[in-house]
Amino acid sequence: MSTTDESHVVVEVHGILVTVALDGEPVRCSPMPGLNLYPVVGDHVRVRPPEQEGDRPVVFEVLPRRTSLARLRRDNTRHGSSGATEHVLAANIDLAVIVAALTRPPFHPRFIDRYMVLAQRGGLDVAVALNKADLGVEPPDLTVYRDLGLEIVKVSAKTGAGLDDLRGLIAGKTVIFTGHSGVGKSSLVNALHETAMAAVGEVGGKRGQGRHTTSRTSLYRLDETTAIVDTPGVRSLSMAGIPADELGELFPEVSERAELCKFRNCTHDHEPGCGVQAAVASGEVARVRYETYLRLLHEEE
Ligand SMILES: Nc1nc2c(ncn2[C@@H]2O[C@H](COP(=O)(O)OP(=O)(O)OP(=O)(O)O)[C@@H](O)[C@H]2O)c(=O)[nH]1
Ligand SMILES: [Mg+2]
Ligand SMILES: [Zn+2]
Repeated sequence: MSTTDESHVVVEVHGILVTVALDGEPVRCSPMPGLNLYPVVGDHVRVRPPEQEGDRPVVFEVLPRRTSLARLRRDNTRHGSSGATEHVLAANIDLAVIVAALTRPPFHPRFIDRYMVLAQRGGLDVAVALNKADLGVEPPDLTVYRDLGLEIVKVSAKTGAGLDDLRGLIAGKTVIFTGHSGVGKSSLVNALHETAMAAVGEVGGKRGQGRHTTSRTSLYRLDETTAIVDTPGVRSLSMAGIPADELGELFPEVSERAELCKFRNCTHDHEPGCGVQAAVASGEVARVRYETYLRLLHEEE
């Protein structure tokens, strides 16, 4: 540990201990009681040496987060039973790469919508990596997402096809790989990183589901400026409790048209004179995206 002024990156969290990269070496540290924020993977922290020999180094400060990726739960304890509690998954991530398999497990484009909302809310960019290109399945039509500015790369962790495109996409950034279990997130980490040995699991059963092999979020450093955070497969994305006005802001094509609405507090659901509903009717806004918007507007859990 060079000096206590320097900041270091959290690479894993283990219950009450956090693993911090100190001069490139992973070291388990104890967060100081009463720390300003509980550290998560990607956090930049300050660490001081243990007070007594044999103790662990102490994390005594978590630096302000540039971005934060959080899941949301409806918070019924708040007045009016609206609002959400955040569970922060990772900090200081530049780009969320949604990893999907072309098949095995099956592809669910609606997952992209939901993740985009969480990513945008936390200040992250979003891209899509379609993995298992070697299985010879036609990629789904993702024009809607391309039109929204998302980069989409087709890759195979198995054959290495497309990996250079993925490398180009993530170079110089801290990225997080997210997606359902079994899509190949850890396999891609291993394919991109010379010495990573992220555990890789089987995909089985009739529906070709993954088996939740990765159980912990971990940061892998590729080079000086590039790092990948591998995450456990997502079962479902709870994200209820985003207030209607904020939700509209998180769908770029909705917020763009909201100023045309007759009512300033329009939720774009049933209101007359709604610019968003008109744009859906004319095909300017993709109906699939609008349907996800409505589902999230009414999400209860
Ligand atoms: N054919 C093919 N199989 C792949 C590819 N990438 C990964 N797999 C296989 O898919 C299975 C799941 O891969 P993992 O890397 O463990 O998937 P994961 O997304 O990390 O899964 P969780 O950790 O459970 O979230 C393994 O059997 C891999 O060998 C690919 O590009 N092509
Ligand atoms: Mg994994
Ligand atoms: Zn409206």
